Amino acid sequence: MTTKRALITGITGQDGAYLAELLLAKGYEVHGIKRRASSFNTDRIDHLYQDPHETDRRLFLHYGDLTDATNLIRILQQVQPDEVYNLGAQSHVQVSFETPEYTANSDAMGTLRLLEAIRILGLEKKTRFYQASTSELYGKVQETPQKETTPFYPRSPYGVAKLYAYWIVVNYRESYGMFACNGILFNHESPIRGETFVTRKITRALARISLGLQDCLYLGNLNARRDWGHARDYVEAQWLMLQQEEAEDFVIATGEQHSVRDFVTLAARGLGIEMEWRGAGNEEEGFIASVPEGSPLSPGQRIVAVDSRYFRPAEVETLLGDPTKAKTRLGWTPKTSFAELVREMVAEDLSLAQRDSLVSDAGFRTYRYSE
Ligand code: NDP
Ligand code: GDR
Repeated sequence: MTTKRALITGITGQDGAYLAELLLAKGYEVHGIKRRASSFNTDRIDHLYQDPHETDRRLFLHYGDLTDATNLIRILQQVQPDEVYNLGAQSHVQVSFETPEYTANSDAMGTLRLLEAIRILGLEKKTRFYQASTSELYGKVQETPQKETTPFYPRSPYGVAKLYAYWIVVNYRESYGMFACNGILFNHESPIRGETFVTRKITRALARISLGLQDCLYLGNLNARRDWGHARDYVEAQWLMLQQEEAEDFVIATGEQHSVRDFVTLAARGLGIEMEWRGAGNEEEGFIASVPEGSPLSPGQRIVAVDSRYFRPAEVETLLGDPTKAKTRLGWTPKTSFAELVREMVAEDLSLAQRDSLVSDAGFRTYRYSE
């Protein structure tokens, strides 16, 4: 059997790293597009890196950007991939309100550029295409739980850009017979989640607070509810979608929902901290009800506060997915429970905080900007 070749945009991101690992384990030759940055941005895939001089090399990185059409054409021409996974995006919803045009350029137009590159090179019958669509398409929800047929109502420049990407994928499938799928993925997290998404922000901050490295965690809307799964499980679904007889769109979710406040309470409990919540709205604060013996913290201490700077101009209050189609057609089910996800993230961030604590005790500065 010949080795399958995959091209991943966004390989340096959370999903890109898990997907690259999965495809390499399945014997694929994996090509990834990384952006040129002034500092190293390959932390998440460093463990997969192979020296260019190694013989049996199966991971290749190419400099590129979704905003650069000629570069995408050249990479696709060179790689001639069997599968393209378009995971690259400006993926932060709040940041998209500050950079709406760039978000549209990379997330909407970037998807079009890739599809056009496939067509220009005559690869539309060879190359299968996966698009990282999102539950943010549902935004102001029109039906609960959300499934493949639920109407969209995006609430951010990010959601609107992803709406264009969703429909251009459907259009190229219908117009040119391309094998192109949308995975409508609900929030998925992991220990390598970007530090400014709410789950990672929480586990990272609470771990640091538990060791006395930080005083308080400032959050926005504590009442937001999300259907949170584990990224490792979700990249499996991305791969499965491209192995089917026919290209179709699928919702990938757990079918379970929790609030941001619930996430904080559970993560704190994982560190032995029991929380007590007081107040409402911008005044809401989280205090310590109890802590384990020997902790540098004490009951009554405030460790969580609301800061309105994290409120969004338009908020997505609640999302809950119905993954029935993925279960029946792909045979996919999430393997990691919400409690396991939180536990894994807390454990990893605690060990990073312990390392920072040692470095700080040795007199070195450890603080890293995180909003
Ligand atoms: P990340 O933010 O962790 O990763 C995004 C990746 O895209 C990074 O590799 C980033 O590169 C790259 N990227 C950003 N802009 C460009 C650009 N202009 N050209 C090329 N590459 C670019 O996101 P996730 O891994 O969490 O998500 C993967 C995809 O899935 C995204 O498209 C996201 O919108 C979507 N999605 C994510 C969900 C989630 O809960 N995680 C849910 C539903 C959809 P760099 O490392 O240099 O910044
Ligand atoms: P989301 O994820 O917007 O759902 O997009 P995020 O973790 O940023 O926010 C989830 C919810 O938490 C609320 N929130 C905060 N969010 C952040 N980032 N920081 C805070 O301090 C904070 N306080 C409360 C938010 O208002 C929101 O309601 C993610 C991204 O991965 C997208 O790329 C992806 O498409 C969707 O998930 C599905």
